[in-house]
Amino acid sequence: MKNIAVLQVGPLMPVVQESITKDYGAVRLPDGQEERAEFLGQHGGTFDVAVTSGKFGVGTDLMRALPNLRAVINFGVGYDTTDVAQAFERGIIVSNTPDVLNDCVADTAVALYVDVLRGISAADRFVRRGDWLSKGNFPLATKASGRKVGILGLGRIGKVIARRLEGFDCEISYHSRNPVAGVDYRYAASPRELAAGCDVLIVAAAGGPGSTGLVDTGVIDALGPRGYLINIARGSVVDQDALVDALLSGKLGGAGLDVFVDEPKVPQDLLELENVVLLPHLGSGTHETRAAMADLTLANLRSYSEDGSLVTPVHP
Ligand code: 8YV
Repeated sequence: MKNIAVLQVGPLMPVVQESITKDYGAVRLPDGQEERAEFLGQHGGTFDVAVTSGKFGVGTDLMRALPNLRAVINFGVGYDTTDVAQAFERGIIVSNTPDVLNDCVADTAVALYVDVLRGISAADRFVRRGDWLSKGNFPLATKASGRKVGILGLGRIGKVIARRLEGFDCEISYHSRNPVAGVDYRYAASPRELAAGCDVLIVAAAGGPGSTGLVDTGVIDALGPRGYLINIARGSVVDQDALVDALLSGKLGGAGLDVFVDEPKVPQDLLELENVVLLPHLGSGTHETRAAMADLTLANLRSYSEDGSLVTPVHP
């Protein structure tokens, strides 16, 4: 077992935090800017491993302030907050927690899908307000089964979403950087082509520099006033201002969003809209899945400390 010096970046699940503190003597990076700068000036060269989560990550400046960093262990499948380009250039290895959260994130996508099309959350508010008594029936909604669904990013999570929606008799098409082997779904050459050919566009693409603003005004316009957008990936994949404008002007039929550009801030305009379902980034948020993510995070750290390898490394 190697002697490793572990830096904790951002809060972590108690079970992870306790283990890295007790078993590896991890030190928490201070939150305040000044304390952080002073801490890094004094101790930045000490750490060879950083344990963090998708919410915080090891960004460009922090990574530069850790000259002897060798590994970043990330709690979460998404690692867009970590500067992987710098990491790979410097030979720093990075792990994430893939697969263990596919079910729960896909379940969340399907929940948003049904909710937005059928108006479930809006109908719940209708009952609670007493409108059923005073106004009569809830307005008719849109059928969820049998729709054309486009999946942007047919990776691990995208594939599970597609499989779930096959059970709803949906016709699935997708766009990824390249056609995916072993699937029968129709491949669209661009996000715009995908949006033009579907009723509901589900964003399941990884965040990061390669996907920022992929869903732009053109894609949203192609989806159109009877179209719906679901995002369980990262807020950055969608041009959020364009999305808000389209929802306000009726150019888009509705949206189901678990992720936003500047979480936990949600654009004020969205709070007023009945055709939008808003969730607080809870895709993987179940006891079972978070426990599995914690286990995998700790397994990566253990493996690194034993032989310098990672169980689930991110590939450049
Ligand atoms: C977590 C996520 O909420 O795995 C991811 O990429 O977005 C979520 O599962 C997040 O990573 C926890 O910080």
